[in-house]
Amino acid sequence: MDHDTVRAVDPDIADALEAEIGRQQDTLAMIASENHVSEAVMDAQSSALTNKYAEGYPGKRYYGGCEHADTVEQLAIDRAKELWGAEHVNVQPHSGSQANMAVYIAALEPGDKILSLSLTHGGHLSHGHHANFVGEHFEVEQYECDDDSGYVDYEALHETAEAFEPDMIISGYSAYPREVEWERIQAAADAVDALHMADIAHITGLVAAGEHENPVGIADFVTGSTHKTIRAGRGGMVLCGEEWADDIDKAVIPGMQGGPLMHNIAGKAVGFKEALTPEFDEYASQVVVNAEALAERLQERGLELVSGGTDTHLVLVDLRPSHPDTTGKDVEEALEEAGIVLNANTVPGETRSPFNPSGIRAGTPALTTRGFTASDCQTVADCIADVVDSPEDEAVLAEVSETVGELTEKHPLYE
Ligand code: DSN
Repeated sequence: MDHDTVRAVDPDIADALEAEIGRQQDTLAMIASENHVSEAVMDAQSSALTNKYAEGYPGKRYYGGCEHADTVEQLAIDRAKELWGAEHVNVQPHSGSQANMAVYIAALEPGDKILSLSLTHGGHLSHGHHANFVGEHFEVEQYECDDDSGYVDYEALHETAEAFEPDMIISGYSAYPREVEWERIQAAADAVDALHMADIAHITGLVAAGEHENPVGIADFVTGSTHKTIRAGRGGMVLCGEEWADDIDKAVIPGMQGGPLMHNIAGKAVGFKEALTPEFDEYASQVVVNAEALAERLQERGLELVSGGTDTHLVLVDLRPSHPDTTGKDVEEALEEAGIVLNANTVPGETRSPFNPSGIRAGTPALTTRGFTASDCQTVADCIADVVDSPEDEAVLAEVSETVGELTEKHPLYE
């Protein structure tokens, strides 16, 4: 993959783009929200549709010349309906956060009450953090995971819902290694007559492939991003029942966006087509197998995992019991030096600052895309454990870097 056309105009940017492909090829992308989309998805995203304004929806646009935009968007919608079994889909939100925003605009009034998982326990900024617009415009109460088990404390959530009487309960998380029990959250929502929004941003691909229970048909709204485990074009989407279709569509445009990013919607459509194949189901199953292998080996090496393991695409390591003087940032930085890119993360019962927390989060979606097996993931777990044990030992970092080089050579990207 070269960038010759960019290079002819702008060598500085061409250098950076080529260097980024090199970085992705030569390192292990273990940030749990990242993936490597196919060349077909990238081709669609860099198409002439970037030039087109198409405010409105297929068959009902404000501008002319939208016939091909209509074809693309309708295919993205139809494929998403098939993947997640939803009655209505809006594929225009520019991101997962904006998909959430569309739901708030459609279903809530400023000042309404939201009950969501705290960011420290695995929630997301757009679920009600005080620094986000959601925290500013709504009254937010947060539930937590049980500090000991690491699982969502569903009983406490139910009790908090009864005391707080929210208008909406949010489920679906960013740093949660276990299967979410949608029905239990729906029961809490039913008990207080609240709406339920399930944000499946991280697990879209696992849900589509049947590796995680689908909240469609349980929650009132299901939101997600389209570039994480589902591996399609970058952006967001909202899934809902017919009764909310008009409100959601109006919330997206004119409520909060203008022209949709039609080139990204083309990338969503292509990625969704790929996700409808049996190969994608095998991929999603392998993502979970690989995360389990990673989890088991990390535990064998003496590291403690939040919740004691994983059912999903990610593991969350709590460094405090095994390495009380090592922070997540120490490990993140040392691993990056050795070619493994993941992120420091807060853990339930966090005792440090979010900027230098006590945990690390590691995911297998991108490694699995490039063909990593469970055995490769055990090797990666050994690399991580070696660095956690000796983050400042240059000899260890050099050895891990060599192993990373062998793995990336064995599993090349974008050949
Ligand atoms: N930044 C994403 C993540 O890493 O979980 C969520 O938006």
